[in-house]
Amino acid sequence: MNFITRTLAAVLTALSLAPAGAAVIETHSYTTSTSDNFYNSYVSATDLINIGQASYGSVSQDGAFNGGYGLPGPHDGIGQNGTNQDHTVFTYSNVVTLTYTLNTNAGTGGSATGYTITAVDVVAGWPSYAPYSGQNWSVAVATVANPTVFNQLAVVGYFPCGEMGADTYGYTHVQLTRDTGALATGISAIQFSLASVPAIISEIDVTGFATPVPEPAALTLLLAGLLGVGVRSRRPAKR
Ligand SMILES: [Ca+2]
Ligand SMILES: [Ca+2]
Repeated sequence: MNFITRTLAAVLTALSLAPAGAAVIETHSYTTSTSDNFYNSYVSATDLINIGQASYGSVSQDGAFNGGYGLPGPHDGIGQNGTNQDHTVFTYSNVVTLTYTLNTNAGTGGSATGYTITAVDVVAGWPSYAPYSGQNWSVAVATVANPTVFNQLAVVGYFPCGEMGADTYGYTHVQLTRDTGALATGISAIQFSLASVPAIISEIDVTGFATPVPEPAALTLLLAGLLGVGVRSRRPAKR
């Protein structure tokens, strides 16, 4: 990323980052169905952090999932399928933090201006044990301008199927959106802290798009002016 690109990205991020504390709408749904794939139709394989997408850069993990579960389960684009653990993670006794770094390298198909995030979706549950459908997590984002500083977007606590010992099996789907506009923009990384409530998470989807490079009138005029200077400066040499 050259100097102009970096500077432009920083300016755009500063201009467009949503103000801290603005309302985030949480919409929830759940089912008492014991069908292990009830919410699989909600799982996306083309969201920003999904494996194989040009927008996805890398993921780092702090903390351990319960045995037998792990990456890439939460971002492999595949929902739960029976008791197959491969496509899920199991938060049981530790807080696990997952940090997804988005690809901001335009040379490899990334977006140098970062990404505009419009929604975050999480699907959780297990066909035979109610508490595993609970969702207890927070999400934070960092920008291209400040890639190591994470600002919290939302905290989710959703336990419709009851606590340990409950017998109402079910699945949950939590979606975060903002009532007006995107959740965040100019984003270079998104971080999920999954609390130690027992939960089996099928997928974490982050929906959005490359933050567009706007065409501010001032920039257009500046570029036109520079081109004009270049043209004029060459003309005398041709005579
Ligand atoms: Ca996905
Ligand atoms: Ca999955």
